[in-house]
Amino acid sequence: MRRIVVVSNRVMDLRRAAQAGGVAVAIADLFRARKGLWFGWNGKIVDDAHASEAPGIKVARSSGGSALATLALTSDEHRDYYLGYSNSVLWPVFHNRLDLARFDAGFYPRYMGVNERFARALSTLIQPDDIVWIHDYHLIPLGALLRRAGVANPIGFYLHIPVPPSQTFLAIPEHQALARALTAYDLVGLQTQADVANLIQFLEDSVSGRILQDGRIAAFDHRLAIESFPVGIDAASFASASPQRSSVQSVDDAQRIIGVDRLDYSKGLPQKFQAFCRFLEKYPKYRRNVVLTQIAPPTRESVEAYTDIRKQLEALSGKINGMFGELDWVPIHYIYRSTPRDRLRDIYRSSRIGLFTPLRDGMNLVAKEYIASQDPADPGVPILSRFAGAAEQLVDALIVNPYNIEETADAINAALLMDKGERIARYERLMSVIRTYDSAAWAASFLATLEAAAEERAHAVDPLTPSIRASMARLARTPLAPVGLKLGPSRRSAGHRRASHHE
Ligand code: GDG
Repeated sequence: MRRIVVVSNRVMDLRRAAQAGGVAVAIADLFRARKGLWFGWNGKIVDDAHASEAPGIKVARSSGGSALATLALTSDEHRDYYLGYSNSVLWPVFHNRLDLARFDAGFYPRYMGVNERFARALSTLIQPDDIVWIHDYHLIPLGALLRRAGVANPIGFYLHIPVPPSQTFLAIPEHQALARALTAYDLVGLQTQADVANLIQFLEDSVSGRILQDGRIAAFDHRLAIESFPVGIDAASFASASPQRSSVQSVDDAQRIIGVDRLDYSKGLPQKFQAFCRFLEKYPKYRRNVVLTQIAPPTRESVEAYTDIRKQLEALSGKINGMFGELDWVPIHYIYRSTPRDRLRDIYRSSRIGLFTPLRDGMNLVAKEYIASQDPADPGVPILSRFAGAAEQLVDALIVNPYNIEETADAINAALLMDKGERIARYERLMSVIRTYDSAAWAASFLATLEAAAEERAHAVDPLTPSIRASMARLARTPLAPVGLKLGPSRRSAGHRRASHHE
């Protein structure tokens, strides 16, 4: 079996990875099934002189038997590449929040710079038989930069976050460079069919990509496969959840609604609190009988938009607890901290409702974890946002529009009224999907498709004449990144003309 080289922004000990959000959880699951090398940032920030002298690659045996190779970032890189371009441009745009994106802050050169540094370091570690799997929006250009460094191995890219509609994607000034970088991969994996449709449309609009008969996309001189591989969980590891363990604080006779979301504006937490407030107003018989436990570990605290959401939630939970709370009943338990994973499982199991209402989410692993933790004989009910990628698969959850406060409040009521027979029937159908598309199936299907796509590339008959190929090679050597490119109608049509000229 080929060695797998996984690349993601943040690399950490596999035992800690299960605490750190969806991407790390998915990669930790992947390394339980298959050993390899994990490359990326070690979480350290060093001063410039230090970083440029020594790239700081350290290969260590981790707990899982896989090797970790890591680099530190400089404080400028951390500001512009991580907090800046990745989390203040790509993250908000991909989650449909153009209003929060900082387009003109000049982050892009360092985003490219870190990707270039990663490419230089990684290309020395890749062996001829390796298969390379790059994860997430921080590293979109890395595949093209590895190719430029002479890496001929299969290289796949997986985007954990949603792909926005083409018109939204086109708002990123550097959209053409990003599109072109994507076309260097053998395979781009996305969470949902809707994401696949959006990305194909975007490649058509930005670089005149064309759909080929075999379903792949042609742009420049590349052929790219784009498919959906919905990320899954290790369902068995949640089956041992126990509500009886002392780790779960009793809520007496009250029924618990659980929410677990990184503290992020994409997760729809204010709307969730408002819906719970509306539920208590509209269905007063549940007062004292229901609590909402919301676990919201903080992330990216140096980004302003994240401080705002924290303040908003503190104000809302304070207001709702003040409005409805009694001496013996606090309606919202808001926990602004991370919780150990085994305790999380037990809390899931002890909760009659799982409330997962992101405004936009690539998948939402927490919804799957909640379902997998339920007692098959008396399961709880998941309420899920239609804008989470998981809604494409988990059709037997109660699906809501998270912006519609009334609808979510009514769904809480419907979940509490749902009889055991219906809860069990829905749970069984949901579990069958979760077991079939688990984390092992996700990794195996992505890697098999990647190997097949790379195999086709290796054996592809070149349909182009040598002179066309030579001019395309010249084009490929031009800079990936027209820094500061301003998108206007004339520029876009120039892009169209240029791409079609080379077809
Ligand atoms: C990204 C995409 C996509 C959360 N709080 C605690 C904790 N967690 C764990 C959960 C779950 C993971 O973190 C969160 O995963 P999600 O999928 O819900 O969300 P993101 O972090 O935004 O993940 C997302 C995912 O990547 C995978 O592709 O689904 O759409 O945004 O596993 O359990 N774990 C512990 N304590 C916590 O307090 N231990």
